[in-house]
Amino acid sequence: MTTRRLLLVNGPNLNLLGTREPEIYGHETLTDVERIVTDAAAARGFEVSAVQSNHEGVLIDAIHAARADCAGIVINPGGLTHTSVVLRDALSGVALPVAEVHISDVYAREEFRHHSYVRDVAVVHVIGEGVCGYARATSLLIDVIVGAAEGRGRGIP
Ligand code: CA2
Repeated sequence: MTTRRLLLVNGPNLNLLGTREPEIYGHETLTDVERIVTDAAAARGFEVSAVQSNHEGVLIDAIHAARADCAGIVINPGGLTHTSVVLRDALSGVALPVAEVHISDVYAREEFRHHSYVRDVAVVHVIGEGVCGYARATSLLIDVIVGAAEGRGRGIP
């Protein structure tokens, strides 16, 4: 059976959740987000390791380390979504299923937020559903992980 652990990654400035711009990002804090994901995962028998950093290299090291003990990654890359080939390469390099989450509807905001370097390395996208979107992304990612494990059990590669 596949490992039953997910990595939750929150990128730069998401430690400020709940302190500023509630009209865009809501009132919940990063701690609330981590609880939402932990609860959604626990409902399906999965555990969560969480990392938030304002430093790209710290996020990349955590993504690389996930190869050892995680079955998938839930990530809100923050502003790195729109700038970081390096982050995209890390996600693509570890070859784990990825769920991309954005609290706000990036497509209804400034044009520079419309492009995501992560988009096509992710198998799940939940955008503009507030922090509750993290729960849906977690559940959809677990569907992908469990579906792949069942496929392998039936001899489907
Ligand atoms: O909507 C999202 O989740 C974003 O990933 C959030 C990023 C933004 O750059 C993306 O375009 C969309 C910004 C994260 C900063 O979060 C803050 C939260 C509270 C106060 C200030 C910033």
